[in-house]
Amino acid sequence: MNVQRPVAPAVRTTCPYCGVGCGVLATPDGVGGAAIAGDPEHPANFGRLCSKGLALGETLALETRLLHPMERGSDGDYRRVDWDTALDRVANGFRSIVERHGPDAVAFYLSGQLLTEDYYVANKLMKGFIGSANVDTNSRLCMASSVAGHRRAFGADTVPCNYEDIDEADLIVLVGSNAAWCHPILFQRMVRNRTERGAKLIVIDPRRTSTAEEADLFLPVEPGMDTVLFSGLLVHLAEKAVLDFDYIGRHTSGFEEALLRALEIAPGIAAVAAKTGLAVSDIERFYSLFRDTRRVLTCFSQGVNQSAQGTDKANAIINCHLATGRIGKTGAGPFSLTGQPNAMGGREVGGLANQLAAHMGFSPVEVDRVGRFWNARAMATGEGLKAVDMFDAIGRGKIKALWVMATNPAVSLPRAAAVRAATAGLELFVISENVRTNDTVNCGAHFLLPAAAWGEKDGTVTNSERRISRQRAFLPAPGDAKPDWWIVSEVGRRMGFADAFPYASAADIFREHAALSAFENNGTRDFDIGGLAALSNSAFDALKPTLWPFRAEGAKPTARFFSKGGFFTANGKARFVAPELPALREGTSEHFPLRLNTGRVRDQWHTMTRTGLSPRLGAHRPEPFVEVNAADARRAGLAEGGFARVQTAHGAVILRVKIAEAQRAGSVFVPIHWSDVTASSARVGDLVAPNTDPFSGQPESKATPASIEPVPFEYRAILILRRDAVLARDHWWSRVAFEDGTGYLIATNDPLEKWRERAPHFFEPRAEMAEYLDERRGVLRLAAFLHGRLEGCLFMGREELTSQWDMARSFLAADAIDANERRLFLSGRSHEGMVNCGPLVCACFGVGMTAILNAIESGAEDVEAVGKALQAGTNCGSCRPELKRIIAHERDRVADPV
Ligand SMILES: Nc1nc2c(c(=O)[nH]1)N[C@H]1C(S)=C(S)[C@@H](COP(=O)(O)OP(=O)(O)OC[C@H]3O[C@@H](n4cnc5c(=O)[nH]c(N)nc54)[C@H](O)[C@@H]3O)O[C@H]1N2
Ligand SMILES: Nc1nc2c(c(=O)[nH]1)N[C@H]1C(S)=C(S)[C@@H](COP(=O)(O)OP(=O)(O)OC[C@H]3O[C@@H](n4cnc5c(=O)[nH]c(N)nc54)[C@H](O)[C@@H]3O)O[C@H]1N2
Ligand code: SF4
Ligand SMILES: [Mo]
Repeated sequence: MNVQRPVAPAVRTTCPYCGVGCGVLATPDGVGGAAIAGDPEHPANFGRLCSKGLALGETLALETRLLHPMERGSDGDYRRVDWDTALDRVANGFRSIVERHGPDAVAFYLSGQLLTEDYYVANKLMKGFIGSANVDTNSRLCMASSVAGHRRAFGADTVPCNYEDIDEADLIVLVGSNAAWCHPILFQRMVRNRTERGAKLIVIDPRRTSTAEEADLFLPVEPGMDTVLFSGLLVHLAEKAVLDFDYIGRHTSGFEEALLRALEIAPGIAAVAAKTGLAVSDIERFYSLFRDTRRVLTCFSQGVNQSAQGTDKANAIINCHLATGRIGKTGAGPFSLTGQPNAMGGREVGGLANQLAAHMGFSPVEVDRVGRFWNARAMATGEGLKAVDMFDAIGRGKIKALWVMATNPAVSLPRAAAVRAATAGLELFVISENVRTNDTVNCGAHFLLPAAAWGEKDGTVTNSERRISRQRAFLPAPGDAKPDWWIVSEVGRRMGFADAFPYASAADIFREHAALSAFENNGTRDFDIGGLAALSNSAFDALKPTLWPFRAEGAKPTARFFSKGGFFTANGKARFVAPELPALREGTSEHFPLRLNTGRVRDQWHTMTRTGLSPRLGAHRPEPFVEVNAADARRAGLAEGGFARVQTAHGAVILRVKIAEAQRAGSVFVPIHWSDVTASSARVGDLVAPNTDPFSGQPESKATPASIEPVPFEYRAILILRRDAVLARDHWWSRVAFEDGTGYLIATNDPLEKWRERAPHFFEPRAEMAEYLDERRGVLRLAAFLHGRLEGCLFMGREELTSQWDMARSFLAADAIDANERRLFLSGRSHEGMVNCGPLVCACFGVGMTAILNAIESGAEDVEAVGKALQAGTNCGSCRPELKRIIAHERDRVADPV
């Protein structure tokens, strides 16, 4: 009988991925899933979502979840324990280590993916009650240089701009930001501004990214040389007398020193061209556009932050805005785009080891103030260890207890292999996670604590423009999973601080956080949400997306900061900063002649614990790759589609080779997403040098000296399974999620016979095996059938077999396969009549390359026409640059046939 389930109403919540902070409408389907749509009322996205947001419904399944507290026994095996046991043992463990070795022997490593309430209690426990400031977060790898740049220039970590500036600017300069892929909905707003208002777009990035494809001017800067470019700009603005002397005089200090330094770094356009590798005419065009446009917005991201001189880069940018008074005005300002959904919230609560709480630091006055507010037992009185130093201290045995929450440092920290090794020496290692398996969990923590995931937890996040939005639960927490704030509070209570952690809900914590922000503030601190400190539970539930500051009594809302000065320094003036001479920390060498640039792809999120579950998202880039310039490839003897070992002083990975024009010579690009869970050898964090910025402690994740060499594999294979299997790492493989199972792309040197022996172990033992050796093509096809369905198959040969991937995948989805279909399947002919959809281009509508090429052949001449024919590119727009490229490529091919 078909039981009609009542359809629950849509719940308004916020996307758990990037810092754009899009509003989501989630409608639970009553069986553990939910339909996902953009929230038309949310001011970040007005109803739109990118491919990742749209696929959120595909990431809600429970197969990979950690559902119960687990304790590792002395035999190394994990046993399920109840919450009371787990919490008591974790609390006792921390207390005993603090008693024996002092508070600095313990540490928390947190994440911009925690909610503000989770973050607040973890920070409070460590900095107010355990008495150490050893709380750091993955924001150290992400936003720390922007934070430090803001604090040097403004006296506080203030983002002056908001998203309306993106719609209102006449010139948008993107520095080290691949926003088309990483902030797609904001990028769409930029592109709309360009189309509708004629705004100009400039992209500064060593790589010709999808973002660069849309730019009016692309500046392929030499890695690390942004400060030269912006110092040159400051000099240019001074020479052309477009400085705002009134603003400089009234609201800033240090201008002369900064200008003198800029002159040393960039004495003229020729010097800028020499150091940045850019054409003089391009530099002049950039400078004159900046000079002549009042409404100029400079958006920056990891190409700026992830640098050993990232703070200087941020300040070199800010200097140009201060000097022209273009800050805090409509459409004008330096705008650091945050990465994670709650990177900004983490900064508000003081998640970084060098901040205390509510944008306060460690001055005695501030320590005293926060201590009184918290009624603290043991206030930390100085900064704690920043991420890279924290893991060094763990490696040296100085830190003996570590609690990791909502981050995967065994993948994402520099020198990740050393990070994994370091954790082996911990006396107490606790992880709060959503998933049962990731590379950090697999290091063997003593306790695994099941955290409620997106869709199950309640609280707030703050996006790039300082807008606080609610995440609301729309699913019950599965198994024993609990909100992170609850887990931390329980441990706090059991450590003897029950009165300080009395919270019954996220609302309780939010009110306290809001009250602290206003405590003895009186306008001295930018972060003030005192107006939200008395929200009732129901008002918290109903809270609309709210920009901060949101002060208590009737103060006028501040949409932007600093248009009329009012900086948070002692004298109220902004500081110009004179940057150091720019240089990457390590030179290349004969052994390591290339630069390893690392970053993101469009459809994956970080270490893929969630996006990796989505079949749709896995289709865009199904395997880990290295992008190489043609000249470098030739020199190293690499072929397109072959394999290469990328190596640095710290480690090596083996990746598929993509030869790309977009990639500059001398540098290779590797995505950060793959780990030991999703690939045989692709964890790029192992290769990254731990060189950090002196002010922010942020590592230079985009410039490690590296080498590349071909790795030959004789055979290619595809393995498709209804039930997953474990593959040895002496073959190359990449794991891809399917609707009905898992797929592996494989390269191997083991001959066919070996795989034939191995094959039955991959499949359900009762399955019936069938085999076909296509001798002409040298392709072996093995398939396992059970109950008339395909259980799995292994195709193997000397050629690429990816063309048969879609066919095998569709057979896995089929309910019944008759004898004739089986025969065709095994002979490899069944796909001849099938359309092979080719690599996925538009993830929102699932449109592959084949359909796009057909549409172009049938006359679609531009992106709009392809969109009309196939819908491709008409939702989030992040595939539009790729569509453009495909159309141009086809046009050239037809015009100039080989
Ligand atoms: N699809 C997707 N989106 C994401 C994420 C994700 O995992 N996947 N993660 C989110 C997070 S946490 C973050 S922090 C953001 C990051 O967003 P972005 O910063 O836009 O992303 P990245 O790819 O890390 O790096 C941006 C660019 O910096 C360039 N770059 C490297 N060196 C230099 C340099 O010296 N100068 C300049 N000017 N550029 C340089 C790289 O070539 C790269 O194209 O994305 C967020 N959005
Ligand atoms: N080489 C190189 N390294 C980099 C970067 C780079 O560009 N290049 N980028 C850096 C940047 S900007 C960032 S932000 C980091 C990101 O790196 P990570 O933070 O290490 O990556 P994630 O995969 O997002 O890890 C989040 C983990 O938390 C879990 N999780 C998700 N939600 C929750 C929750 O609510 N509660 C709990 N307890 N767990 C949860 C997920 O399952 C996942 O295992 O990587 C950094 N590392
Ligand atoms: S742009 Fe995409 S990933 Fe970022 S918040 Fe919006 S929907 Fe989520
Ligand atoms: Mo990030």
